Amino acid sequence: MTAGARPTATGDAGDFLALDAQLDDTERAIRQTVRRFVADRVLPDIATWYEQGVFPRDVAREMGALGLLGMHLDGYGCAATNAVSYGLACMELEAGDSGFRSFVSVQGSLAMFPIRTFGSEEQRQEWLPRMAAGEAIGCFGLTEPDSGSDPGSMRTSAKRDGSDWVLNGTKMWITNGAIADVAVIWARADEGIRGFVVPTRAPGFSAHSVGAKASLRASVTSELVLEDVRLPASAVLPGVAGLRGPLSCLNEARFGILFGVVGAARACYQAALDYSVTREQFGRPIASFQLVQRKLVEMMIGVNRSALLALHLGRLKDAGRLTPSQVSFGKLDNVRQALAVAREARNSLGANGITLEYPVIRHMNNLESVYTYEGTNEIHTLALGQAITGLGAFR
Ligand code: TGC
Ligand code: FAD
Repeated sequence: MTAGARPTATGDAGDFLALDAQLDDTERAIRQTVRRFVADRVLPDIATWYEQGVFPRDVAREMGALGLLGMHLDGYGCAATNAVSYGLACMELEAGDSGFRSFVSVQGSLAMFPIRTFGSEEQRQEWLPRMAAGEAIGCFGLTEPDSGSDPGSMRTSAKRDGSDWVLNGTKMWITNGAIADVAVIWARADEGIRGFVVPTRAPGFSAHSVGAKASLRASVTSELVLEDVRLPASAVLPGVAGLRGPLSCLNEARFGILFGVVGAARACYQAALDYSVTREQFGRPIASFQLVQRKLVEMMIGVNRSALLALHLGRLKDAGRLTPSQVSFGKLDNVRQALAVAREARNSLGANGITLEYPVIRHMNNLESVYTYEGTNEIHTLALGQAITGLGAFR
């Protein structure tokens, strides 16, 4: 900078470490496509959707047309991208709103992944092409009112009746529940926990939206009630039994989250940076004060370090070497980092930081849910504690 020139915020604020150069052309192109989609279809209306508590169903179809649903799966109309591309798509979607990344996580990693991985050929043919296109929506029912961090304590039951199955129970906090066409439900059978592919029109199945949410408002969260839901023998996922089934799906979705939250953090940091260089107090841009610069630097480091971690874990996943403990590392650290960035950005905007005119408080509130779902901060801490000591401390 020339001496005496007015300082400006320069460079790609979200990519201080030049990670862009580590991506290949396909990864960059996918990221650019999703970034444009978010700019054109999400950002113009997201504050209104958030305020009104609406998730726009039509946008889901558009995400299907772009190939974002089940994008890292192969066959059955799925895009078969690498894991890094899936992560980058999650990052761009979550820079728009966590609700859109949530939708894609649940559809691709929690509903399509178990059907693709553990389902019968008939189940795959019936559901995956329509789900990839966004014509059918899926949800994933693991959590119950009294069974959250400890899903092994679930009460939802699956009893055999002749060749049929009969399901009873309640699932809680289920993303996409009330708009889903198909639910992957985990239930306790005599032989242990099994997964079921349940059409939501099945008699005895009902879904009720959770109201009065102050977080993830542009996302559908529901209670599912199963009252004597009778299913044919072909409804069970034949390829897995035990808690390993749902926990394997969580690895996939947590991977999307550890990338996704970098996008939310980046959006908050960018808003704080833009605001700080233009907002003047005491006759100077607030960005010229040392205390404000410190906050900006901490946010910038947080965003870039998280992006570096995500890319590293993405490369491990593409090499087939990513372990569940490493996923816990990424989910734990990137979500808490994103939340810290969002809170600091909210502070940096002063009173403007509490309005939906800026994206920051929306992201901050959303990240509170992300901190809790897919394994809380404490659960991932204990998973890592177990990995390094060999001693379980969950119970
Ligand atoms: P534990 O005895 O450790 O394990 C039981 C069986 O599961 C296997 N396993 C895993 N398999 C694959 N991936 C993992 N990450 C696995 N962790 C464990 C394990 O090897 C064992 O297999 P087997 O064959 O020997 O039986 O189980 P535990 O009961 O002690 O529980 C462990 C614990 C606490 C880590 C686990 O229950 C847990 O992760 N709890 C958190 C629950 C959670 O994350 N729920 C998320 C619900 S879905 C959601 O939030 C969607 S948000 C969607 C959105 O909008 O984005
Ligand atoms: P609890 O398990 O009751 O935990 C409460 C507190 O106790 C937490 O701080 C927790 O960390 C702590 N705690 C619990 N056990 C221990 C321990 N052993 N040691 C130390 N601390 C502990 N679930 C689905 O199945 N499908 C979905 O699509 C889905 N979508 C969601 C969407 C949203 C917006 C939200 C908020 C949740 C969603 N969930 C979903 C549920 C989510 O996975 C659970 O909320 C989460 O697993 C935590 O369970 P819980 O809320 O019952 O909290």
